[in-house]
Amino acid sequence: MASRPQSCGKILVQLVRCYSSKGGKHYNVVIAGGGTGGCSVGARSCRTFGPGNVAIIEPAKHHYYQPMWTLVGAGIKKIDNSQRLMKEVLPQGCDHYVQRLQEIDPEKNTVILDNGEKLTYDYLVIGLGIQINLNKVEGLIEALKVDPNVCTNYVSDYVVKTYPAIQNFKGGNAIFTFPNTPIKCAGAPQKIMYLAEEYWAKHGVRDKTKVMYNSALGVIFGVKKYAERLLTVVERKNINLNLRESLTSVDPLKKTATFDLLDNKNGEKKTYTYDFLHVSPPMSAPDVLKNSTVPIVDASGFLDVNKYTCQHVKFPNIFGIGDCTNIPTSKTAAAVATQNKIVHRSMTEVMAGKAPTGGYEGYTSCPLITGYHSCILAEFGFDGVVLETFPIDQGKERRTMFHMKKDVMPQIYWQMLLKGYWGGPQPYRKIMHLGFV
Ligand code: FAD
Ligand code: UQ1
Repeated sequence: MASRPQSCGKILVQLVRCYSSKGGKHYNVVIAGGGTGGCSVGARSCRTFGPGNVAIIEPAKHHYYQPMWTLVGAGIKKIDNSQRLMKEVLPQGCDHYVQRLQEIDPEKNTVILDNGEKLTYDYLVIGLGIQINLNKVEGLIEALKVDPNVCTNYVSDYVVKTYPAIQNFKGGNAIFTFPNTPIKCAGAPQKIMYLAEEYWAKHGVRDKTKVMYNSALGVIFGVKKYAERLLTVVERKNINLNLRESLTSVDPLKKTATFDLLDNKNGEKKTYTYDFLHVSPPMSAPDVLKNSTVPIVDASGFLDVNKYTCQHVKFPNIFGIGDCTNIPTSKTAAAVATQNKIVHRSMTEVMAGKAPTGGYEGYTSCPLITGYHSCILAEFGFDGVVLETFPIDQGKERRTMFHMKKDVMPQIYWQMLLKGYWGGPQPYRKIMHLGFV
């Protein structure tokens, strides 16, 4: 039988492989990931280095403003408000590869994409985010698929389940979890709890409800000032705080959630029945970084960068931004806001043959929503040092901060941060030249 002519697609892939085996296309700057970090550094890079010199590798069709998902879960915003087509937010003038990054070879300044294509770079910026590992909790994927009472604000497909689950809740055990791994926005697991609690109080089911916050951590929040204020919220709302409990399995048929008791030396577990379950799933560094043939991560699996400059500790032409790095601060878009300015400055300094100035203090922020009209604006840096922007007590629950989170932040995100025009807020102490920051 005569062999069939090859399809155009196959020929194209072969051509690409042939081209790539000779080294592929070369860029001044390659950016891995088109999320908050990739877009913001990408926009700055395109402006500085010009069209055609910057490539972004990003497979997703949509870019999400993830900080809005807490509000989506509470019925305050719609998922569509948080979503844009990726091609609309990536900087104009950059080459967009709609592929997954498969492998980084930092010794050959080369990246390999899912389709086998290779790109070479002078400088590489890695902004791959943090990986959500739903499979690390037995039964969770099934439960999210089949049980309308199980939800998570951490995944675009499931955040839309949260508000209907809150609305349909008729009382019983409502459990909110925090996993035993690093996560992004460490406040998000409890923000949705405060919102749901207020909803249930307003709709007459609170009296029939036991609200539980089951967290693998030993504290409610990592910064003392805000932890103290949050404990008063927990007390006021009569929430049961179960610390050092880590979710290991969910059974949607029996409606049970089982937790490891982390301080129990005999490895004991505790099982609760649930009527509502909001899961903040285990997370990790992306596999593509952890599995890199040439090691580029630290023992925790996250990209090993200098915390002041965002420059890789071993490969000076590689920079890291955001959730995929081992920078010891809370993983947020607010942190990326300051980091994108630092990455761009470090990179241009290295290009000019200088040592990076650095200066990142670990700035990060978590608007801790405590209800439908209240928010504590936590802002801090390395070692939990408080770095507040406004000359007021930000530990207080305020309506103004709620509106900043709901109405102002999305504008700053879409119009400024993603376009590379937002390097984070300037604390009033700096603006007022008070000289202590
Ligand atoms: P991301 O924005 O997640 O981007 C990573 C990108 O890499 C993605 O586009 C992904 O598709 C891409 N990618 C992954 N793997 C590959 C691969 N192999 N090849 C190519 N591309 C790849 N932050 C705040 O500041 N304030 C808040 O109030 C807040 N609330 C939050 C609430 C929730 C529910 C969630 C989920 C997050 C919240 N955040 C908040 C955190 C914030 O969204 C993240 O910290 C921020 O988006 C991190 O940016 P990033 O660029 O590191 O990662
Ligand atoms: C911020 O810069 C930022 O990035 C756009 C966020 O992400 C959504 C935030 O949540 C916060 C609080 C900040 C910090 C900004 C100000 C004005 C305090």
